[in-house]
Amino acid sequence: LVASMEEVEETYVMVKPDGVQRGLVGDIISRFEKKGFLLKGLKLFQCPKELAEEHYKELKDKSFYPKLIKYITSGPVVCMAWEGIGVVASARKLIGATNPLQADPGTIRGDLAVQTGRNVVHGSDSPDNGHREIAGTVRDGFDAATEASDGFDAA
Ligand code: FUP
Repeated sequence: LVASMEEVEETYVMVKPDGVQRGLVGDIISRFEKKGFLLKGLKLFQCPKELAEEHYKELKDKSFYPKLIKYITSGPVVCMAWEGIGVVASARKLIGATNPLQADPGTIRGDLAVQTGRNVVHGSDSPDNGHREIAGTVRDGFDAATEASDGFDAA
């Protein structure tokens, strides 16, 4: 194991509008729970266009970008913060390849999706992006002091 894999991390996982509409939220949460990660926050969220544009800003020159923004803002998403050792990379493995037809069976996209443009779920690609994405959604409105005392520790 590399040292970074042994660290307790947090990542952002988002069930996209197609996943919510298809009733896949429970299945997706269950996979992360059964793996052994800890659910630290969850919010049903209608993503504003400005936040979607910020979230996908690295893709803004791609031909599919307008459709991507329309898709992600087309209905409520379920935003989650998950905690655990090596959770950032592990969540990406549980989610599977971006193109669901190339995602391995057993992964969320491999089991539940066909199209890249309807690939059910998002997971952060780095701890820094995870913190930023969690701050903008699940913990939007929480200040640093609230965040520090959040969780399962006794008051
Ligand atoms: P991922 O990290 O697996 O979510 O993939 P990317 O960040 O590369 O892509 C973000 C989203 O852009 C994907 F979930 C779906 C969309 N996308 C397309 O619609 N077409 C493409 O060819 C690539 C990505």
